[in-house]
Amino acid sequence: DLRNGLRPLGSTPAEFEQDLLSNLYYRRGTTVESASAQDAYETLALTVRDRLAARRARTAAAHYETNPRWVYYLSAEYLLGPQLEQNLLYSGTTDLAPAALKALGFSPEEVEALDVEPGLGNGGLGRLAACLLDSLATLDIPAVGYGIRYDLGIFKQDFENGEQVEKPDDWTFQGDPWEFPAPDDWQTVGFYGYVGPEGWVPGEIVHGEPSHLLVPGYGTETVNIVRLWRARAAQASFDLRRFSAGQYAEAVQEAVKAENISKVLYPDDSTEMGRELRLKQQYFLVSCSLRDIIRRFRFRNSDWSDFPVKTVIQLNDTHPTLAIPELMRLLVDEEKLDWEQAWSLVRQTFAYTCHTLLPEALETWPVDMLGRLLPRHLEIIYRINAELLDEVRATFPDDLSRVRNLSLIQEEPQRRVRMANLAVTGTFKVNGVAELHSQLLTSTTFADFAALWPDKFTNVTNGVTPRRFVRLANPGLSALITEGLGSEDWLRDLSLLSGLAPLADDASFRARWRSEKRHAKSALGLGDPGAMLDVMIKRFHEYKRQQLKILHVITLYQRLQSAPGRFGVPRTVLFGGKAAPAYYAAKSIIKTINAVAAAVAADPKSSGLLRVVFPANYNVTLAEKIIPAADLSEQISMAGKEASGTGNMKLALNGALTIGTLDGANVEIRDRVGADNFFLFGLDAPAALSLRSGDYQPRSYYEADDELRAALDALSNGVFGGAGQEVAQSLLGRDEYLTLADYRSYIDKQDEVAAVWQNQERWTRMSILNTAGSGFFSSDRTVSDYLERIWRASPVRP
Ligand code: DL6
Repeated sequence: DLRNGLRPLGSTPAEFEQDLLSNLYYRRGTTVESASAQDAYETLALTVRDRLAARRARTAAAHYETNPRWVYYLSAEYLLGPQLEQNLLYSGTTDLAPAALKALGFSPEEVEALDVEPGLGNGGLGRLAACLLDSLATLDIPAVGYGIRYDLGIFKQDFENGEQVEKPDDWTFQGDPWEFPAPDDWQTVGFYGYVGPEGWVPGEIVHGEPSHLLVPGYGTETVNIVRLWRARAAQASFDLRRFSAGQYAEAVQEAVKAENISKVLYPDDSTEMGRELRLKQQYFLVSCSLRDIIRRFRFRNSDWSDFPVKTVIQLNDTHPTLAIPELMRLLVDEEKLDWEQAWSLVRQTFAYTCHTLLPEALETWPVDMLGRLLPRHLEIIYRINAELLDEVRATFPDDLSRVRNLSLIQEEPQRRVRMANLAVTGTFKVNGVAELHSQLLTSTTFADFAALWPDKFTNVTNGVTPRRFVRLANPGLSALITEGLGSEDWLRDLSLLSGLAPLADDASFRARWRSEKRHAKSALGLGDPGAMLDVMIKRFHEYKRQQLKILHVITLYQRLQSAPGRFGVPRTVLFGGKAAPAYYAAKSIIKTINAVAAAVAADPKSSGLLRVVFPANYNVTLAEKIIPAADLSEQISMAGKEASGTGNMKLALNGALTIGTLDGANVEIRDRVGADNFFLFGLDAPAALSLRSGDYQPRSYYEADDELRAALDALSNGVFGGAGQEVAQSLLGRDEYLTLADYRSYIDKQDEVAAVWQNQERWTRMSILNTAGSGFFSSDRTVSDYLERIWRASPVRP
């Protein structure tokens, strides 16, 4: 019995030190005298991991006994963030570790700095996946996350002459001490080939080799896992004959081709990436994961009709949608179920989360490409489509336009498979990620599907884990919150933050709150902690409108030259984020920001008043440093474009005030923190839509507004270089995201922000009320909503 049979690991400082030492000798194979900082780091990681592994064993035993309903999360991306600090906290060794390191003569700071975050995601979608796993474990839900173990994660961003350059992120260069390889559980994946009388005969075979990372729950024994697949060549692929003949490259070319599947994370965000290798990645993830899920199901079950009773599989966006035809293939071709029964099981098993409103982000794949790579799957998709369209014609007779819109196949200009339509058709629930987003999905993107299957659609507003984004990122504020609330219970029940609201009226509490902000700002090392820290941290995309923020900065800069009385208050404006390498317009915005930052820095008039900083390579590690220090949170997307946003939640939880449009989850943040504590500006979604679909003339705004004209002229005249000219040209040309239409409202609201900042007591009060009102945005609440509306799984406590 695993629950009783494990030797407990030590919990005193002496025992922890002893474990560290023995791991250094026996597992790392070195001695204190000769150990490097890297040796110490890896050994510490093993010592901490052992404590979680013991809990993992107890969790697995409890799961085996219970034979529970499982939640499987399929996601092409996980932005897990640094593991060491998290695992120290969750294993209760935060204090033991530095003491033990010091006792053995190591510098804890030097050792802890060696922890590398696995950057296996692009942005919000990948980070959301990581927050949900954290909350699933914290709520004791039997769950496994499935993903791809990319050799190279999201690229490292650097700036050369202000331009983004991308460098490979070889995150496992030194190995990854958190990872458990599980080579015995490898799977076989086929590609290409043909469908003959005997079924699909693949033309290429690749192996998927899994490893897993531990996903501990906070304040509970549960430790779940995230299982990541790595592509390996089938054994026969090394060509010894060629190698012996000196043809070294040719000898390994088959192996290289196979292993390329998990070589690199595609660095695009919200735009479709039409590459066969990416489609291969998606199928690789889905095929390995489904076989693993079935293997796990068979441990304790034998009857296929129990499969949807014991299993729910959440598709994180459309990237894993091939799971639908793949499960059909496994059930019909391999398990010999009849089509109707298989289709009924499939449709009771999967659910789909949509994360976008951008039409160009709805994935489609050329029919030719999909048919070549996965010929049997294309047949299955055609049959699903035929049955779907029969149902559409029966429900809406003589409505050709609905048939065209709902079809899984787009006909013009090229025949392509619409993955979102397949995802809606093959699942029992579809959710958006914020109230407004879910409404817009059923009224626009999926309106025809919502008319066909109204009960299929629901909303689950995103959330973030307060453990990582408050407790770990902001220990000072966390301690103050705990003191204010009288306990640490808020870390497992974030709604308790509402208890802070009365303290907003307590002057001494406000002073301490302010002092925590200042500490966080000093720790970030941005000079004057008295200046407002105004942050815009997120992926670069035109719909998010970093270009609007840069227009504001230019306006402030120009006021310093010509109307200092209108300048406002000292500000440090901080940008952070990456642009997709092939997204030229976003890269122009990055270059422009760096040029404006340099011009501002070079001008003595700015000194002490205005500063623009843009640290390179924004990632989870950096987010955890910036968010606690932020005073103002920029959430300024064109309304109707941002599905939710989660940075907005992290910032509000840490006491930043939001300036934002009525977009995504901003709407719900404003409702909860109070309209008086939120700086709202700009067109709402219906107004933006109607302006966009009418005769929008960006030039008319340029002509009517002196400050806007001056800012755009500076860009157009090359004051900030050629990239700035391109940005201006795009804004004065089509201005796809209505930046000029919202400029005046934004600038005026920023002036109001500055006026409120001058009253620090008022600002602090608003800041406390933002934290107090943000308890809803815990990913624990998000998971509870998924459980109630979609997953219907119950906790199992080890
Ligand atoms: O749901 C998580 C996150 C949202 O908060 C963002 O608003 C949304 O842009 C993001 N979507 C993506 C890529 N989308 N697609 N497809 O990261 O999801």
